[in-house]
Amino acid sequence: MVLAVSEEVREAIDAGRPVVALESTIIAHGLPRPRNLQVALELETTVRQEGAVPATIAVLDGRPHVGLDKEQLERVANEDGIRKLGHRDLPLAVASGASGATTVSATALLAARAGVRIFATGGLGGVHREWTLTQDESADLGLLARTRITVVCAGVKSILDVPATLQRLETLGVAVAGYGTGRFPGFYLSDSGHPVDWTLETPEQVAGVMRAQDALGGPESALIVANPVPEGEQLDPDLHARVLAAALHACQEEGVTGQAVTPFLLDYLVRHTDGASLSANLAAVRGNVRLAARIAAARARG
Ligand code: PSU
Ligand code: MN
Repeated sequence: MVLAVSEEVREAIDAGRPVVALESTIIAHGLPRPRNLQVALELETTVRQEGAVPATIAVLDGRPHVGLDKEQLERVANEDGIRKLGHRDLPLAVASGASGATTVSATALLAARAGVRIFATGGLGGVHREWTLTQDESADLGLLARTRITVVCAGVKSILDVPATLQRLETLGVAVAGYGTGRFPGFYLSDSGHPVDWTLETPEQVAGVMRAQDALGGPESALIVANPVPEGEQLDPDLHARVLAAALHACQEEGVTGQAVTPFLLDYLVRHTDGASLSANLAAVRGNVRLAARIAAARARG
């Protein structure tokens, strides 16, 4: 098989034990070195502490891996020239023997192929501001409309056009629920300023929705569990508004386009908030990973 599933992950899947998929773009392109490797290891530890098995996903030398050992994680974190792979890039990377970190779209696809149903990340990609000019919409959305997976995230990245992204998710038929909130989270911020139609309060309730998805059949779409960063750990909303405006301006001035846009904006925010955006991003990811592990455990209990 083209997919290399680690022994630990394979055994857990076969035995019906909880497994949580983790993406690698956040490690390779979303967080600065050397914090990125520490965070990658810490997130795996968090999953284990909650009684689940972590399955970090990346492509190494043309082979998609579900479950990485420490050496492989180090490559993702530190290797120069490691690519950013969306799902459309996977066949090209496999055939050419390339190495790359997987975005939400590629991670969700590979996780689902391996039989992993739950996945944690920071914030999803979505519809970019200025969409009418650039047509820049993350491939995350289209893939989630066609993949049966539960994604725990802090909403979509606040660098995006959040209401347009919510509208796209509605059009694409992707289920969205706030976790413990009726507000859609704003990645660095606890509240994006937009409501959600549904609220789930416990991991058991999330597992119940997943069972209902399977029982109903229909299009194999995802479930987005939007879990806000705790208010005390969010980025100061005024600072966020100010620096984001400058970041978007710089992105345009420097002519950054395509796959480079999201890493550029995230990096700009880290550098111009004195690391405060990094702390908020990490707080969000940590909370999402913990919740994903609890959902996986609730689902395994039935
Ligand atoms: N969440 C984070 N940091 C990130 C990402 C998510 O906290 O860097 C990544 C995800 O891999 C997501 C990608 O799929 O950003 C979106 O990139 P684009 O907008 O180019 O599709
Ligand atoms: Mn894009």
